[in-house]
Amino acid sequence: MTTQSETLFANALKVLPGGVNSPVRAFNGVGGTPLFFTSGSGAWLEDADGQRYIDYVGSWGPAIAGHCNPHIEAAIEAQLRNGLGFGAPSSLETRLAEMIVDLLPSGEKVRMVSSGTEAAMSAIRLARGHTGRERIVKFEGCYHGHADSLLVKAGSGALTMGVPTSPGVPDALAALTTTVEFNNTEQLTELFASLGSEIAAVIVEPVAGNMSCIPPAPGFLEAVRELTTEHGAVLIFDEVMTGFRVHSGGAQALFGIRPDLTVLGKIIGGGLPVGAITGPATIMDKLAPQGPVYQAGTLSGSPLAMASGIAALELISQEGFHAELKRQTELLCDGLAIAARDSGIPLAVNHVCGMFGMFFTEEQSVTRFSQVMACDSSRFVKFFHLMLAEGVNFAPSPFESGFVSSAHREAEINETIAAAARVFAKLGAER
Ligand code: HOZ
Repeated sequence: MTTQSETLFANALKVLPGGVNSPVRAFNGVGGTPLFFTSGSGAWLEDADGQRYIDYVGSWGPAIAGHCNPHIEAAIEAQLRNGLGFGAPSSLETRLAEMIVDLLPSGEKVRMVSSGTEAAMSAIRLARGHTGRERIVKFEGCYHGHADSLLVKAGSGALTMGVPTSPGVPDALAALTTTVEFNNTEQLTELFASLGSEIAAVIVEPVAGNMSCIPPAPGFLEAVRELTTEHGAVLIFDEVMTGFRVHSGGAQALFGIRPDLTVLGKIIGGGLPVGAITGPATIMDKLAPQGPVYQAGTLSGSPLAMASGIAALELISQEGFHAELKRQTELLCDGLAIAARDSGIPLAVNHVCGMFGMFFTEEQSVTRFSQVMACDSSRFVKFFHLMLAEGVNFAPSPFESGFVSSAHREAEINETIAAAARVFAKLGAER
């Protein structure tokens, strides 16, 4: 029998390339037909066939307070009646910027944009304009959106689709992007020793979240900070995922490292499309109209998205928010690890507060890109589909982080672990 999702996907394929508007949704990494979801509530999603799922995708990160959070909904509804946008400043932009600056240790001035990709792309231009240098450094398997300079040895969908460096990225531009292994301080030190005076910026996800979830090794972020300072390069933290998810002050507060620029997205829009760049006035004031580095956007600072983002940051600022998020994530990850072990399935699990990653590997700990690539992807595919059949929605790729929200309570976590135990038992019996 054809499911509603299959019918909807067949229709989508006629008018959308690959049937989707963002590649990771297409199930290319796991096979089968993507589910079409019709509604979400708290930790749950419902698909077009009326099946319910405990959701660990969370709209790829923004839904930190669950789906249809009443506080965020009320803020959007209130703004909806006042207008969607005026192409002019609104005090909501200032308010959200003030909240970001108050929360993030390195925040001083903020430029709102409409997506994480736009924020990262603009931060690179700003760093190049600020330093007068052209070379940028990124880490293999890290993903900073799909701007040309950053789509080089990238993670996330680029990795899932097998095009970490995409056709269409001019060679001349790719040649200006140097990649280094994440968590490899020696490689970065050597690079700075040879090319240090050319490097405009180093961009890094402080917790890599686009090759599953890899926390920084002890001393790694410290070394990145020291090298960039020593050589006059701009250190850009891509906190699109980690910003307000791993700590109320982002990864920079959690690890005590202050970047020069921070790129934000996801949670700061509360579920609506928002991105932002923040940093000290000495750099940020180089942006037009204050400075010469051009950057602009019709819908930048959209009042609706600002209202939604303000409400989201109000929620994550509540006392104990992250402690509880961490507790639930630990409960989930410990439960998954135990369930796998009980069925003889080798599994490593990484987690940092509200984000996590699972690795089907014999290795005890996964800290490097090469280890991620060596994991058993066929086992992940089986696990993914069996979990979906059990009513648990994980990201359809082994290269994505999982996200827990404040709406995930013990009931959902325990149900997930019980489902995983059944799935691991099946996988164990197959061997
Ligand atoms: N950064 C997200 C995935 N890791 C974006 C989702 C997408 O590419 O659609």
